Amino acid sequence: MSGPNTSYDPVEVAALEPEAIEQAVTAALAAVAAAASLEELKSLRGAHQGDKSPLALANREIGALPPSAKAEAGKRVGQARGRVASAFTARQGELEVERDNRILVEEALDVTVPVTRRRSGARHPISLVTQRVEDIFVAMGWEIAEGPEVEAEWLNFDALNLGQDHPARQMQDTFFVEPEGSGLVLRTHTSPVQIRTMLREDPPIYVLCPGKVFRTDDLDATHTPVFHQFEGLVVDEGITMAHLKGSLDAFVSRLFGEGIVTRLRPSYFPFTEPSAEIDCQCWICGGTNPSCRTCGGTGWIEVGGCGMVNRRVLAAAGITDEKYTGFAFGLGIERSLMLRHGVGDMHDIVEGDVRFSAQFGMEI
Ligand code: FA5
Repeated sequence: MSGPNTSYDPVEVAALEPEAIEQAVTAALAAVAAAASLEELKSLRGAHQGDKSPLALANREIGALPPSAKAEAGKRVGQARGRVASAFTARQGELEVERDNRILVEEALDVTVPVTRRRSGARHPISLVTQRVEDIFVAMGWEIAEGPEVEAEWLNFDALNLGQDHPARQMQDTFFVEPEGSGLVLRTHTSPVQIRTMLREDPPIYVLCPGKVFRTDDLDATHTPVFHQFEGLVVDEGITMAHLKGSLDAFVSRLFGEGIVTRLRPSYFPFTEPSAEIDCQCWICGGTNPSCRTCGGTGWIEVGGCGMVNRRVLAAAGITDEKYTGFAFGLGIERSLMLRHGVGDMHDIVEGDVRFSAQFGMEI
């Protein structure tokens, strides 16, 4: 910057000459107009607006002018800087609009383009019902017990009071495991898990045993050769049919709906005495609709079997103390599912078509 001066004319300072200032402005405006991108525009700022730009240097010269010359020189430089600043602002605005329009075109998404969508899966309704049943009993303080699907004949039949020549042994058509005399079967019900549990644990026993079972039944609308059951077993001091009834009522009201109860009908199972069929109150009509398709107008639906554990079964499993009594029940899961959801044909449950499972989603 020049030293203090009281006499010279501002036009004599080269940087403040109108031509020099006009030249700086013209150069700046041309460069700004030619800037093709925001980055390019930014890189021009130093040369035309920065501390070392011609107009900034001219501005600095004003401080050394005599007071009489300052106003006029200040106005000239100020206007010039203003024009350059406006040009930068205007060009910046134009370039921003151009950039935004370009992004809208380049990054546009056609939401109508067909896609190959991978369908999300759904858990099979049998798994969902089983889990729901387990949750209900676990909430009542029971434990879950499991056993093998290839089972010892003795546990599947003999220990359950179905002797070699017991006529009831014919009630269940059995898959025997080769070679003949292996003593192994595909379990025909979940009741052998009762025996396994009693052999393993001392009373009190409160267990639920869900699992897959096998019978030589043909696949039809209400039967399948591979199906699922859940077995309940309680052995404790002073257990009576009233405890059995109360447990079943608590269970069905949670699975089928508040207020639904069970009815026990006399029946026969070799492993329970007395034995009963479990009927569940119709959760669709409650017995009020004579033409109800779910219960056939009777108001009751058969869901399984139950009874007080036969003392011979307790003894076979090593429980001989007479202070202990117990109850057991067994229900079919496929049939429960058919009843609960009005599934008309067993084929839908076993064929594994995802369109069937998907209707149930993650929750039943
Ligand atoms: C039994 O299997 C006894 N173990 C149940 C039991 C346990 C009684 C404890 C007493 C004490 P049952 O053979 O009735 O009983 O079979 C029970 C349920 O399995 C039936 O109510 C039915 O829902 C279901 N079930 C039987 N056979 C089939 C089949 N082929 N396909 C689908 N479900 C079946």
